[in-house]
Amino acid sequence: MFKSLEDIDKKLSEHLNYRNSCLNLIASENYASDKVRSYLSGDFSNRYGCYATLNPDDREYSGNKYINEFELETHDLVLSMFGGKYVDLRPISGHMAGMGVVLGILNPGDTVIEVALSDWGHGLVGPMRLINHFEKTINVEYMPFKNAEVDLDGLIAQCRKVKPRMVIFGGSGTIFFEPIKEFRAIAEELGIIVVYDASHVTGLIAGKVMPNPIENGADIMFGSTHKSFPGPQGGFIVSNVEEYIEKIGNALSPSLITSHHLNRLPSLAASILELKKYGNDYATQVVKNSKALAKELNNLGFDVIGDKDKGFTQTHLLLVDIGKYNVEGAPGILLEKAFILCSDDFSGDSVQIRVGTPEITRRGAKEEDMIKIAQFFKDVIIDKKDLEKVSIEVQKFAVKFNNIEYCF
Ligand code: DSN
Repeated sequence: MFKSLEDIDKKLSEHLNYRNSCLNLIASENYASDKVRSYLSGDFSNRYGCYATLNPDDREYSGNKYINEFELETHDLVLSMFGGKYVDLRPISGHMAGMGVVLGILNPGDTVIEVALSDWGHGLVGPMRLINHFEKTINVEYMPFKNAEVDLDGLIAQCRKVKPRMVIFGGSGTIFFEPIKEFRAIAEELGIIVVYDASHVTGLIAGKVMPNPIENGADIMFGSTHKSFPGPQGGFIVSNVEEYIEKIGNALSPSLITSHHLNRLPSLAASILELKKYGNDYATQVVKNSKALAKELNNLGFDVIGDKDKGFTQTHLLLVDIGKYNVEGAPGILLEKAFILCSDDFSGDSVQIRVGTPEITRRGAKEEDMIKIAQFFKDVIIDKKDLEKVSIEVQKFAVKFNNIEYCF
């Protein structure tokens, strides 16, 4: 138990020293600029916003004179960046935004198709069915994939068979762009609501290196603002359809959220301005780094997942099947012993690692640095070198990336 502020400061300082000496390749993390971080400790941290209808002017809380103006300006910024006519920024996370979409739109007995956890799905609707009531009211089916890409023909056949009310594209391991545009005609024919979970790829959409799902026919896009998007932690929802955003709003408030938390909004607004200026350079380098790392890992003998002719990835992450190397236990834990942070999945038939480039790019890494990073993976996973010795080399390398680029 902490006994003093010094105890708290000491633990935070230990954390910071540790994280600064690690090589962070977690695809769902990023590093916001000092300015964006600084806004998180403003007065909004202790204030509430509150509106219960579609109209944020329809306030139910006092003291909101400038908060109201701030929210409306930020809404406009988000819409100008992601498209859509309507926005909701009340969810404090991408997952909660997704919950709002599912709970607000679906009727009892409806079926949803989403990405399975074994294909790096986000685990939105499937896990909701662990709650007694939803097990009986929401049916879930899983989207077919071929070589890590959505199998469009398989998905269309599945839709004709199970007649879903909603299809949710996107997840935690997107390496190739989803066929939203190509799916639109079948969605219209069968009356399917097309939803895009942009949590992982928000920064790539903002940086215009990935097609915008809302412009390509998604009815609703939700996500988070802190993965490939280097903003504050938080969620958002955008849509062109008033009926949908109204229904989602009714699920958010007063069920998931009543008076909402505002502290991240100034930070979000600042990060959008930052990305409007630097987003394309940042996102272009993120994808270049992913492709360079995937190529070098493949050169070193790793089974990098995805079509080699497409450079193994079009996004901020790459997936590697390391099953043949007989790693004991969780690969993520093994790699962390060498001060390399990334994610793993060994729940299905394969043993995979997910390696992300947003933070390392933000901190200054370029394609040539990916050669060294690939070698560290080889040292740990293929050559099984002494982890402490590798960790010393990794730390020496990681501390070189202490800049924050692509910001004001
Ligand atoms: N879904 C987790 C991930 O992708 O790492 C974090 O939200």
